[in-house]
Amino acid sequence: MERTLVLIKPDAVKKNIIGKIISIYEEHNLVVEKLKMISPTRKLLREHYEEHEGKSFFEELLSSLDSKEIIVMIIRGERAISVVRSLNGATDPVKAKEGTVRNLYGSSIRHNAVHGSSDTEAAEREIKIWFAG
Ligand code: IDP
Ligand code: MG
Repeated sequence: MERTLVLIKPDAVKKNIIGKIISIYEEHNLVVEKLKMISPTRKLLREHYEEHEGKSFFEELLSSLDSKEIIVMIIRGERAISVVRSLNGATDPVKAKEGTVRNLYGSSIRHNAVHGSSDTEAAEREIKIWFAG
């Protein structure tokens, strides 16, 4: 059994489709273990996305999430990390396979509806960041 950290980003929250996105995970044998809606600080986002610090899109990525309502979840299940990544689809919604969350609900490479941890180490790190204490 594995745990992964999923964010439903502001673009998807605004579209009123958080239920549809969560259903996709639930329909694939994944379980929502924890869930909250918060408006994250830039400091928290900077920590979450630290691997991208210095990249051209970094500050705008933070701005697209900074102080906006998002859903933060721990999703649990068999191979949850890779199953969520494949259900989410490619980073760029144009390249995401049909039926994936980003294909269905993403608007652009930046506003791509969801985040899912990339591997075990990232999942552990991100779960600590978002669900500290
Ligand atoms: P991932 O979310 O599929 O793991 P990453 O490469 O880790 O993709 O990028 C993190 C986030 O940064 C993406 O989900 C997307 O919102 C944003 N992003 C990635 N590449 C670009 C880009 O070229 N332009 C604008 N935003 C980007
Ligand atoms: Mg990533």
